[in-house]
Amino acid sequence: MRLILLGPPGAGKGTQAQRLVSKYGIPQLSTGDMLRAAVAAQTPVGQKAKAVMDAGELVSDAIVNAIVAERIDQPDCARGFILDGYPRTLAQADAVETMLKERGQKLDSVIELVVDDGALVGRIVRRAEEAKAAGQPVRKDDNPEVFEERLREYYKKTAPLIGYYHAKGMLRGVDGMASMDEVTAQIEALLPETVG
Ligand code: B4P
Repeated sequence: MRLILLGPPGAGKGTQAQRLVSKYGIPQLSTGDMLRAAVAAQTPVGQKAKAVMDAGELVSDAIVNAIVAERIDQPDCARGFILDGYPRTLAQADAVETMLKERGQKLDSVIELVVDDGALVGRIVRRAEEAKAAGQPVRKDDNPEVFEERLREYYKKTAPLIGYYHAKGMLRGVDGMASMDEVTAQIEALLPETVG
């Protein structure tokens, strides 16, 4: 099963992807996590990505496409994967289609988490507060000023993917305003019980 979770920043893509990993035993491919790991390890990709991410902008398509292409060739992706936060531009959507075609694979589903803008910023602020209270590092982009830019980038560059996948008949929407468990139930209702 090859699945895309689509939605604005803070919609709960990462949260839901982790739950699907537990259920299906296929990996979560979060480009945000991969980029943060590259920044922490100070790799050449991380050095390029750091300032862009801190500003709430999108990292270049070339960088992100390359890390995903490398990742999907890992053995744990053989039975499928959950793309969390990728694709985020039409160019990335084209790239993933080509990548999969070259490997004789295809996308099975695109699930959009629909959440009001007002709720998103509240979640991000809460995550920053919880991390601080737990003595964990706070993400540099988890503050209201940078969040505004993340949301602007989303509407400008990522929201067009909704129409793109809708036109292909692949898009399914779920109410991301519901509780985490309810969102999980809605997603699972759209997917098969197991993956082969
Ligand atoms: P990401 O790491 O993908 O960050 P995100 O969009 O904020 O995460 P997500 O939607 O997964 O929210 P989460 O579940 O954590 O990207 C960060 C940056 O990396 C980007 O700005 C960009 O610079 C770069 N990047 C990543 N991918 C890229 C790409 N493809 N191309 C270019 N650049 C890229 O949930 C957020 C909070 O809400 C959590 O605290 C959670 O507990 C809470 N929550 C979740 N579900 C909830 C619910 N139902 N009710 C209440 N709270 C909920």
